[in-house]
Amino acid sequence: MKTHSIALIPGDGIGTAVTKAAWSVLETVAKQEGFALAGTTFPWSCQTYKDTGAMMPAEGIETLRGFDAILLGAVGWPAEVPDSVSLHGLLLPIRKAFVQYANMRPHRLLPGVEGPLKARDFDILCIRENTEGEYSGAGGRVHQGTDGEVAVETSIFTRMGVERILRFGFEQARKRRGKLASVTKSNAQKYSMVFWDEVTHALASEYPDVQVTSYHIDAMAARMVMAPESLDVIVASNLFGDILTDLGAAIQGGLGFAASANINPDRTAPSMFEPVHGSAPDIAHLGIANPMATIWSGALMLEHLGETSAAGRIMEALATTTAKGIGTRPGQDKTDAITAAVLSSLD
Ligand code: GGG
Repeated sequence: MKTHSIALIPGDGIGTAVTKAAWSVLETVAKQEGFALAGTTFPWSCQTYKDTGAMMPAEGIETLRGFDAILLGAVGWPAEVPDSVSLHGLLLPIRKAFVQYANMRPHRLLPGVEGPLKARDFDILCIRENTEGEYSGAGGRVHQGTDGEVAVETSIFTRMGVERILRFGFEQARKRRGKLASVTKSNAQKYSMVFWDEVTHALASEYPDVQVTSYHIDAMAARMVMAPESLDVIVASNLFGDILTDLGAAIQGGLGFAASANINPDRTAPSMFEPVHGSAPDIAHLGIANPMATIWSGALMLEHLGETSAAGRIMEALATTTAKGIGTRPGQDKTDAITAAVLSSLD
């Protein structure tokens, strides 16, 4: 029997509950479809940071490298560990070390989910550059705490990084409805974003079958609200993609539905799958976190691992569940009840 080895990092807050829920769905569908998942849990979290001074052990990346994929819940416990520390100590090092340069985030409404918009018929795939740009971590602070304090943070855009994410976007558009929206702010950011636009333009001639349009981030934010049906694949930088995908989550009914896949397209290292949402400390002990974003992320993981039928069945089970009105409104149903409903829809 084929076995996929999965590293599970539940993380903080609601991360533990949604990962447990998704894992039960993944294990069930694996049994039904005749393959196995071997899960190993790593309790790396803000508690690890408090205990050891680091979010993961020094050998953490090398430990993860041996797995076929990683399923992550959520990271962050800002009351005790600054978000800038937890994010730069776990999530971002994994994305960068494993060259997971394409962060794919699908935005569409599941049946029965009432988004805030009149528009219902949208199906957007947002692709966020995931290893450089505004999240490069290049910068510093001097004269801290004085009137002369200076903080500098430099965005880094390399030709290799920009070209490969745009190529990935063009390829995805080709597999879908053939439309690519490239997002920048090149009127204001006249070096990096003009460069991004130039690379977009240069690559467009290699993909004559893809209709490519460049948008400014502000115009794209408005379009996602006013005319989301007009969009197919969006490609954006690390920060812009992060912001636009919270907007995407909002129009698809909330962060409880927003899934993501951090993909290493060359498969030289494991890819990582995680809900877009964070650890939600405010609801962490209430048992009401919606596990659907993590379950959907699990489906993306199975698809990446070649288990297409199992991935499709999970998406059908999610749709059957929401069509019954289960899990469709924040806080309405308990995590366990939503998970049970998805599991029974798999039968
Ligand atoms: N589910 C992953 C998670 O905890 N995300 C929280 C977060 O703040 N992520 C920042 C990012 O994706 O850049």
